[in-house]
Amino acid sequence: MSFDSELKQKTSDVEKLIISYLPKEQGWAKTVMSAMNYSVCAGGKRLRPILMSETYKMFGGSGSQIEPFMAAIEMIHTYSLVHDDLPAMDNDEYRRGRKTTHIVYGEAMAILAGDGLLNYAFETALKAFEADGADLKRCSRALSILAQKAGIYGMIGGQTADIEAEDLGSNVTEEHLLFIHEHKTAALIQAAMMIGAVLGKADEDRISVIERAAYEIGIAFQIQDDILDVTGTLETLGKPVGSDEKNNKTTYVTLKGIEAAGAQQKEMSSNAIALLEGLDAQGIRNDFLMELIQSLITRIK
Ligand code: GRG
Repeated sequence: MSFDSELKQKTSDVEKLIISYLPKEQGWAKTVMSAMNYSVCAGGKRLRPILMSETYKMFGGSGSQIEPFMAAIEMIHTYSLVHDDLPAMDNDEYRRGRKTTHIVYGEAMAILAGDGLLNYAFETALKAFEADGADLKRCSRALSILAQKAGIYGMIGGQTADIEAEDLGSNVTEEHLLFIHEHKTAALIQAAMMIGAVLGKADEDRISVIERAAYEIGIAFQIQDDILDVTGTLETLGKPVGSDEKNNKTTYVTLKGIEAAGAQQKEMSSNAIALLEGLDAQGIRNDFLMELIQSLITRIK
Protein backbone atom coordinates (compact mmCIF):
# COMPACT_ATOMS: atom_id res chain seq x y z
CA MET A 1 0.00 0.00 0.00
CA SER A 2 1.29 3.50 -0.80
CA PHE A 3 2.02 5.89 2.06
CA ASP A 4 -0.90 8.12 1.04
CA SER A 5 -3.47 5.33 1.09
CA GLU A 6 -2.07 3.97 4.33
CA LEU A 7 -2.38 7.44 5.91
CA LYS A 8 -5.93 7.76 4.60
CA GLN A 9 -6.86 4.39 6.06
CA LYS A 10 -5.28 5.16 9.43
CA THR A 11 -6.93 8.59 9.58
CA SER A 12 -10.32 7.02 8.95
CA ASP A 13 -9.72 4.30 11.58
CA VAL A 14 -8.63 6.89 14.14
CA GLU A 15 -11.66 9.01 13.29
CA LYS A 16 -14.02 6.08 13.99
CA LEU A 17 -12.22 5.40 17.25
CA ILE A 18 -12.53 9.02 18.39
CA ILE A 19 -16.21 9.13 17.48
CA SER A 20 -16.83 5.99 19.53
CA TYR A 21 -15.69 7.88 22.65
CA LEU A 22 -17.82 11.00 22.11
CA PRO A 23 -20.73 11.68 24.48
CA LYS A 24 -24.35 10.92 23.52
CA GLU A 25 -26.29 14.11 22.89
CA GLN A 26 -29.03 13.84 25.48
CA GLY A 27 -30.70 15.43 28.47
CA TRP A 28 -30.85 19.06 29.60
CA ALA A 29 -27.15 19.62 28.78
CA LYS A 30 -27.60 18.25 25.26
CA THR A 31 -26.50 21.50 23.57
CA VAL A 32 -22.99 21.45 25.02
CA MET A 33 -22.59 17.81 23.97
CA SER A 34 -23.72 18.63 20.48
CA ALA A 35 -21.28 21.59 20.29
CA MET A 36 -18.47 19.32 21.50
CA ASN A 37 -19.32 16.68 18.90
CA TYR A 38 -19.68 19.30 16.17
CA SER A 39 -16.14 20.52 16.72
CA VAL A 40 -14.52 17.08 17.04
CA CYS A 41 -16.38 15.72 14.01
CA ALA A 42 -15.34 18.64 11.82
CA GLY A 43 -12.38 16.60 10.50
CA GLY A 44 -8.76 17.58 10.79
CA LYS A 45 -5.65 15.57 10.19
CA ARG A 46 -5.88 13.56 13.46
CA LEU A 47 -2.12 13.90 13.59
CA ARG A 48 -1.70 13.64 17.35
CA PRO A 49 -3.57 10.34 17.86
CA ILE A 50 -1.81 8.90 14.80
CA LEU A 51 1.60 9.93 16.14
CA MET A 52 0.63 8.38 19.49
CA SER A 53 -0.43 5.02 18.11
CA GLU A 54 2.52 4.81 15.69
CA THR A 55 5.00 5.52 18.50
CA TYR A 56 3.21 2.89 20.61
CA LYS A 57 3.57 0.35 17.80
CA MET A 58 7.19 1.34 17.24
CA PHE A 59 7.96 0.18 20.78
CA GLY A 60 6.02 -3.04 20.23
CA GLY A 61 2.88 -1.85 22.01
CA SER A 62 -0.32 -3.76 21.36
CA GLY A 63 -3.65 -3.88 23.11
CA SER A 64 -6.37 -1.35 23.71
CA GLN A 65 -5.02 0.73 26.62
CA ILE A 66 -3.68 3.29 24.13
CA GLU A 67 -7.12 3.93 22.58
CA PRO A 68 -8.70 6.13 25.29
CA PHE A 69 -5.55 8.26 25.24
CA MET A 70 -5.77 8.64 21.46
CA ALA A 71 -9.31 9.97 21.76
CA ALA A 72 -8.39 12.13 24.76
CA ILE A 73 -5.55 13.96 23.04
CA GLU A 74 -7.72 14.82 20.05
CA MET A 75 -10.37 16.18 22.45
CA ILE A 76 -7.76 18.40 24.12
CA HIS A 77 -6.43 19.55 20.75
CA THR A 78 -9.98 20.32 19.57
CA TYR A 79 -10.86 22.26 22.73
CA SER A 80 -7.75 24.41 22.18
CA LEU A 81 -8.90 25.22 18.64
CA VAL A 82 -12.45 26.03 19.78
CA HIS A 83 -11.15 28.45 22.42
CA ASP A 84 -8.44 29.86 20.12
CA ASP A 85 -11.14 30.76 17.57
CA LEU A 86 -13.23 32.73 20.10
CA PRO A 87 -13.67 36.50 19.66
CA ALA A 88 -11.50 37.11 22.76
CA MET A 89 -8.63 35.22 21.13
CA ASP A 90 -8.17 34.95 17.34
CA ASN A 91 -11.80 35.65 16.43
CA ASP A 92 -11.90 33.23 13.47
CA GLU A 93 -15.01 32.29 11.53
CA TYR A 94 -13.75 29.17 9.76
CA ARG A 95 -11.85 26.11 10.93
CA ARG A 96 -11.42 22.73 9.27
CA GLY A 97 -13.57 23.96 6.38
CA ARG A 98 -16.59 24.69 8.59
CA LYS A 99 -18.00 27.59 10.59
CA THR A 100 -16.30 27.73 13.98
CA THR A 101 -18.12 26.49 17.05
CA HIS A 102 -18.92 29.95 18.46
CA ILE A 103 -20.40 31.03 15.13
CA VAL A 104 -22.74 28.03 15.10
CA TYR A 105 -23.53 27.67 18.83
CA GLY A 106 -22.80 31.15 20.21
CA GLU A 107 -19.92 32.27 22.34
CA ALA A 108 -21.12 31.01 25.72
CA MET A 109 -21.76 27.52 24.39
CA ALA A 110 -18.37 27.44 22.60
CA ILE A 111 -16.62 28.28 25.87
CA LEU A 112 -18.54 25.49 27.59
CA ALA A 113 -17.87 23.06 24.73
CA GLY A 114 -14.13 23.73 25.07
CA ASP A 115 -14.30 23.26 28.84
CA GLY A 116 -16.43 20.16 28.30
CA LEU A 117 -13.91 18.66 25.88
CA LEU A 118 -10.99 19.30 28.20
CA ASN A 119 -12.74 17.64 31.12
CA TYR A 120 -14.17 14.82 29.03
CA ALA A 121 -10.66 14.13 27.69
CA PHE A 122 -9.61 13.15 31.21
CA GLU A 123 -12.80 11.17 31.82
CA THR A 124 -11.95 9.34 28.60
CA ALA A 125 -8.24 8.79 29.31
CA LEU A 126 -9.15 7.27 32.68
CA LYS A 127 -10.89 4.45 30.80
CA ALA A 128 -7.41 3.17 29.86
CA PHE A 129 -7.03 1.97 33.45
CA GLU A 130 -9.91 -0.46 32.87
CA ALA A 131 -8.59 -1.87 29.57
CA ASP A 132 -7.68 -5.56 29.46
CA GLY A 133 -4.11 -6.06 30.62
CA ALA A 134 -3.65 -2.35 31.45
CA ASP A 135 -0.36 -1.47 33.13
CA LEU A 136 -1.68 0.89 35.83
CA LYS A 137 1.67 2.48 36.65
CA ARG A 138 2.31 3.33 33.02
CA CYS A 139 -1.27 4.55 32.55
CA SER A 140 -0.79 6.89 35.46
CA ARG A 141 2.50 8.21 34.02
CA ALA A 142 0.76 8.72 30.66
CA LEU A 143 -2.06 10.63 32.35
CA SER A 144 0.39 12.88 34.12
CA ILE A 145 2.23 13.64 30.84
CA LEU A 146 -1.10 14.53 29.22
CA ALA A 147 -2.09 16.85 32.06
CA GLN A 148 1.29 18.56 32.23
CA LYS A 149 1.89 19.09 28.52
CA ALA A 150 -1.63 20.48 28.04
CA GLY A 151 -1.49 22.75 31.07
CA ILE A 152 0.28 25.86 32.34
CA TYR A 153 3.71 24.25 31.81
CA GLY A 154 2.67 23.29 28.30
CA MET A 155 0.00 24.41 25.84
CA ILE A 156 -1.87 26.87 28.08
CA GLY A 157 1.47 28.45 29.05
CA GLY A 158 2.38 28.82 25.37
CA GLN A 159 -0.96 30.35 24.52
CA THR A 160 -0.52 32.87 27.36
CA ALA A 161 2.88 33.97 26.03
CA ASP A 162 1.42 34.07 22.51
CA ILE A 163 -1.43 36.39 23.48
CA GLU A 164 0.90 38.74 25.35
CA ALA A 165 3.30 38.79 22.40
CA GLU A 166 0.58 40.34 20.23
CA ASP A 167 1.09 43.64 22.05
CA LEU A 168 4.86 43.55 21.62
CA GLY A 169 4.86 43.73 17.83
CA SER A 170 8.39 43.70 16.43
CA ASN A 171 9.87 43.56 19.95
CA VAL A 172 9.20 39.81 20.12
CA THR A 173 12.56 38.04 20.25
CA GLU A 174 13.43 34.66 18.76
CA GLU A 175 13.74 33.28 22.30
CA HIS A 176 10.22 34.42 23.15
CA LEU A 177 8.89 32.94 19.91
CA LEU A 178 10.61 29.64 20.59
CA PHE A 179 8.99 29.52 24.05
CA ILE A 180 5.60 30.07 22.43
CA HIS A 181 6.09 27.40 19.80
CA GLU A 182 7.58 24.90 22.21
CA HIS A 183 4.66 25.22 24.60
CA LYS A 184 1.70 26.06 22.38
CA THR A 185 2.40 23.49 19.68
CA ALA A 186 5.27 21.12 20.46
CA ALA A 187 4.04 20.22 23.97
CA LEU A 188 0.95 18.37 22.71
CA ILE A 189 2.97 16.59 20.03
CA GLN A 190 5.43 15.58 22.75
CA ALA A 191 2.54 14.33 24.88
CA ALA A 192 1.23 12.26 21.96
CA MET A 193 4.53 10.55 21.22
CA MET A 194 5.66 10.22 24.85
CA ILE A 195 2.38 8.55 25.85
CA GLY A 196 2.85 6.11 22.94
CA ALA A 197 6.36 5.36 24.20
CA VAL A 198 5.36 5.07 27.88
CA LEU A 199 2.46 2.70 27.18
CA GLY A 200 4.66 0.81 24.68
CA LYS A 201 6.94 0.09 27.67
CA ALA A 202 9.90 2.19 26.51
CA ASP A 203 12.64 2.78 29.09
CA GLU A 204 13.44 6.27 30.44
CA ASP A 205 16.32 6.96 28.03
CA ARG A 206 14.17 6.18 25.04
CA ILE A 207 11.24 8.22 26.38
CA SER A 208 13.68 11.16 26.51
CA VAL A 209 14.74 10.56 22.91
CA ILE A 210 11.07 10.63 21.91
CA GLU A 211 10.51 13.83 23.89
CA ARG A 212 13.39 15.51 22.02
CA ALA A 213 12.31 14.21 18.62
CA ALA A 214 8.75 15.40 19.23
CA TYR A 215 10.09 18.83 20.22
CA GLU A 216 11.81 19.11 16.83
CA ILE A 217 8.70 17.84 15.03
CA GLY A 218 6.49 20.25 16.96
CA ILE A 219 8.53 23.36 16.18
CA ALA A 220 8.94 22.30 12.54
CA PHE A 221 5.16 21.74 12.36
CA GLN A 222 4.50 25.23 13.75
CA ILE A 223 6.96 26.88 11.37
CA GLN A 224 5.19 25.17 8.47
CA ASP A 225 1.87 26.42 9.91
CA ASP A 226 3.29 29.96 9.87
CA ILE A 227 4.48 29.50 6.28
CA LEU A 228 1.09 28.15 5.18
CA ASP A 229 -0.63 31.13 6.78
CA VAL A 230 1.17 33.18 4.11
CA THR A 231 1.36 30.78 1.15
CA GLY A 232 -1.69 28.53 1.64
CA THR A 233 -5.27 28.84 0.45
CA LEU A 234 -8.63 28.82 2.22
CA GLU A 235 -9.65 25.76 0.18
CA THR A 236 -6.74 23.51 1.22
CA LEU A 237 -6.36 24.80 4.79
CA GLY A 238 -10.07 24.99 5.61
CA LYS A 239 -9.42 28.30 7.41
CA PRO A 240 -8.58 31.78 6.20
CA VAL A 241 -4.97 32.63 5.42
CA GLY A 242 -3.39 35.84 6.71
CA SER A 243 -4.68 35.23 10.25
CA ASP A 244 -1.26 35.94 11.79
CA GLU A 245 -1.04 39.32 10.10
CA LYS A 246 -4.60 40.13 11.14
CA ASN A 247 -3.73 39.33 14.77
CA ASN A 248 -0.41 41.19 14.66
CA LYS A 249 1.49 37.96 15.32
CA THR A 250 5.24 37.63 15.15
CA THR A 251 6.09 34.32 13.50
CA TYR A 252 9.23 32.71 12.10
CA VAL A 253 8.17 34.11 8.75
CA THR A 254 7.90 37.71 9.97
CA LEU A 255 11.06 37.34 12.07
CA LYS A 256 13.35 35.65 9.55
CA GLY A 257 11.67 35.70 6.17
CA ILE A 258 10.05 32.82 4.37
CA GLU A 259 13.21 31.18 3.02
CA ALA A 260 15.05 31.09 6.32
CA ALA A 261 11.89 29.86 8.05
CA GLY A 262 11.62 27.05 5.47
CA ALA A 263 15.27 26.12 5.97
CA GLN A 264 14.83 25.98 9.73
CA GLN A 265 11.71 23.84 9.37
CA LYS A 266 13.65 21.33 7.24
CA GLU A 267 16.58 21.31 9.63
CA MET A 268 14.37 20.57 12.63
CA SER A 269 12.52 17.80 10.78
CA SER A 270 15.91 16.26 9.89
CA ASN A 271 16.95 16.46 13.54
CA ALA A 272 13.83 14.51 14.49
CA ILE A 273 14.52 11.90 11.85
CA ALA A 274 18.13 11.55 13.03
CA LEU A 275 16.93 10.95 16.61
CA LEU A 276 14.52 8.26 15.43
CA GLU A 277 17.28 6.72 13.30
CA GLY A 278 19.27 6.40 16.51
CA LEU A 279 16.46 4.21 17.87
CA ASP A 280 16.35 2.32 14.59
CA ALA A 281 19.99 1.35 15.19
CA GLN A 282 18.76 -0.28 18.43
CA GLY A 283 16.12 -2.27 16.54
CA ILE A 284 13.21 0.10 17.27
CA ARG A 285 11.66 1.28 14.06
CA ASN A 286 8.44 2.22 12.34
CA ASP A 287 8.75 3.00 8.65
CA PHE A 288 5.30 4.57 8.46
CA LEU A 289 6.14 6.97 11.30
CA MET A 290 9.34 8.01 9.50
CA GLU A 291 7.41 8.67 6.30
CA LEU A 292 4.77 10.60 8.21
CA ILE A 293 7.38 12.92 9.68
CA GLN A 294 8.97 13.36 6.23
CA SER A 295 5.56 14.21 4.79
CA LEU A 296 5.04 17.01 7.32
CA ILE A 297 7.99 18.91 5.79
CA THR A 298 6.08 19.46 2.57
CA ARG A 299 2.53 19.45 3.92
CA ILE A 300 0.10 21.94 2.38
CA LYS A 301 -2.69 21.64 4.98
C1 GRG B 1 -6.78 28.05 23.91
C2 GRG B 1 -5.34 26.96 25.67
C3 GRG B 1 -5.54 27.32 24.27
C4 GRG B 1 -4.61 26.99 23.40
C5 GRG B 1 -4.71 27.25 21.99
C6 GRG B 1 -3.75 25.11 19.56
C7 GRG B 1 -3.74 26.52 19.93
C8 GRG B 1 -3.44 26.86 21.33
C9 GRG B 1 -4.10 27.48 19.05
C10 GRG B 1 -4.53 27.23 17.67
C11 GRG B 1 -3.74 28.01 16.69
C12 GRG B 1 -2.44 27.38 16.36
C13 GRG B 1 -1.79 27.83 15.11
C14 GRG B 1 -1.92 26.52 17.15
C15 GRG B 1 -0.65 25.87 16.95
C16 GRG B 1 -0.86 24.42 16.82
C17 GRG B 1 -1.46 24.10 15.51
C18 GRG B 1 -0.63 24.28 14.30
C19 GRG B 1 -2.72 23.70 15.49
C20 GRG B 1 -3.39 23.20 14.30
O1 GRG B 1 -3.18 21.82 14.32
P1 GRG B 1 -3.51 20.91 13.07
O2 GRG B 1 -2.91 21.50 11.84
O3 GRG B 1 -5.09 21.03 13.00
O4 GRG B 1 -3.10 19.51 13.42
P2 GRG B 1 -6.15 19.95 12.49
O5 GRG B 1 -7.38 20.79 12.19
O6 GRG B 1 -5.63 19.25 11.28
O7 GRG B 1 -6.37 19.01 13.63
